[in-house]
Amino acid sequence: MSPRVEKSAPGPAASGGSPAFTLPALPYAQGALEPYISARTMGFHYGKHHQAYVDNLNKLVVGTPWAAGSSLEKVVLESAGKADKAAVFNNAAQAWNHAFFWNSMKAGGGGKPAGRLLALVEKSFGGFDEFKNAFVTAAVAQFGSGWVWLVQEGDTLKIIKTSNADTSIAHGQTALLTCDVWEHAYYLDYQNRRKDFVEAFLDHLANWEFAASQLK
Ligand code: MN3
Repeated sequence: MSPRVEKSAPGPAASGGSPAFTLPALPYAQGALEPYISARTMGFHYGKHHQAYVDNLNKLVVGTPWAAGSSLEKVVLESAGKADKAAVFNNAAQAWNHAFFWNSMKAGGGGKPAGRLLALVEKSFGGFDEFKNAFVTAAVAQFGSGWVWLVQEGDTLKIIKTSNADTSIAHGQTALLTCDVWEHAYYLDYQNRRKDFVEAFLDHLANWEFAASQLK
């Protein structure tokens, strides 16, 4: 039984108009990724956490040039590394990261990529199994909250991890695939077993067609 997720009303940011940013629709039903991610986890993660980042961002951009319909990516890039814009960056980056994470998964995903992406994975990591081991190791090694990413830099793929809201796009890298390793992403389903969650992500959920579509 999945909990009913109530959409929050647009925050005070709206001030008569539409909010600058809206929660994008999930690309699948909330229970679609079961049994690897429960509808209950999705209800909280998408319906509460992701929604809250969008709502907070809408409040923070009131009275700034970003209120007039900037892309999320533009807000992330323009607020990155600015101490007085840390709250904007954190909420914009988390809104971007979560939308990218939902797209990084699909029901019946996992397995291996194909074509050019597989060739780049093999060239960059020495093989697909080596890539998987490195991805899981990075995810487990991320201390506290954060994200693990497969990114492209020129003709090389890399695995990076970022802390808290930090995002690969703020580092000039092309994101291909990401896994959220904040505890809220897996605790209801896996408790402290982050490794099991990340292995399930790679084996059963990773959307390699989406990742391939991001290649430059
Ligand atoms: Mn999250």
